[in-house]
Amino acid sequence: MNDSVAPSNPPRHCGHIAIVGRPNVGKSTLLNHLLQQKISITSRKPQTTRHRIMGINSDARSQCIFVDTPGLSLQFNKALNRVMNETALSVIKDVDVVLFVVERFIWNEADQFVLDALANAKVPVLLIINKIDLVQNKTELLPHIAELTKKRDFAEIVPVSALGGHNIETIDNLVKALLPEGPFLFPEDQITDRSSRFLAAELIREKVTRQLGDELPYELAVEIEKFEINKSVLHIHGLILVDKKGQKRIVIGKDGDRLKQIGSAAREDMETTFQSKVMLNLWVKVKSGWADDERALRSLGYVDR
Ligand SMILES: Nc1nc2c(ncn2[C@@H]2O[C@H](COP(=O)(O)OP(=O)(O)OP(=O)(O)O)[C@@H](O)[C@H]2O)c(=O)[nH]1
Ligand SMILES: [Mg+2]
Repeated sequence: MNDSVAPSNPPRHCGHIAIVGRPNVGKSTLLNHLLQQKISITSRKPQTTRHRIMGINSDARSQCIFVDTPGLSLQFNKALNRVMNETALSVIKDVDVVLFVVERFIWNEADQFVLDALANAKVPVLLIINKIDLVQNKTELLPHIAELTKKRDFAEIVPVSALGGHNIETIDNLVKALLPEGPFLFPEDQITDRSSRFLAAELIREKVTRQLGDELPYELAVEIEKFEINKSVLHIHGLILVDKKGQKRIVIGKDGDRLKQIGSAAREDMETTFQSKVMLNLWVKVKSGWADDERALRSLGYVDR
């Protein structure tokens, strides 16, 4: 008689992990490195991320649903800023783990604002000290870490370099150990909750943001007007919305050169993301005041409700 028992399936773990922090600390870079795939756009300009965006990492036992958020900002002057803060704050209420990202030795009032926003969070909060590749003498971090431990009972404090991929696995392992038991919420091969159209619009916004550097018209949005596959080529039409006529001239550049560069950089990224040949056409249009117009924000997808 065969008395062996069929192996029972080990329990699965699944949960949501918020990535929060002030603008520009490297939250989206961290998400992309945790996933080893580019899901969320990044730039050296603060307030690059404007939407909640999920990046999903599954293995046989666990599914981590990371939620990248707009940097929490102390500016409340525009409706867009308010909506971005509301988006980030609403994510904190609904997750199993929080990654609170800060950078190097910096602790300022914007970091304090994030800490205060986490005051009522009952879930484990990991403090991630990012950009340590820029710290020459790592032992100098120790007294800083000692100061940070006084601010809250953090589940862990982890120094990392998101850009250099240093210590990212440590975060991954810590997070997995904190996930609650439960079934997977997404198919194992799904990597984001966002549509290809959304990712295409974001890649265009990233290239405009990066190309324009400090002359960036902050009031800039992208709409995808066409997203069609035809004879195995993806045809994408993107509309770049700016606030003022002068900004339109800046984005287009002399003889259209800048718009061409934006287009070819965005197309290259799209071909990697969508694994397809891409034909990309871009236009620039002036739409004044959209960043302070609740209705325009809703139609551009900035308000989830
Ligand atoms: N040297 C260094 N730079 C980094 C690191 N991580 C991110 N950066 C850079 O910091 C800048 C901001 O990175 P993002 O990932 O866009 O920051 P964010 O926190 O998502 O910013 P917002 O979306 O604006 O809130 C970019 O120029 C990144 O390349 C790091 O580990 N080391
Ligand atoms: Mg970001």
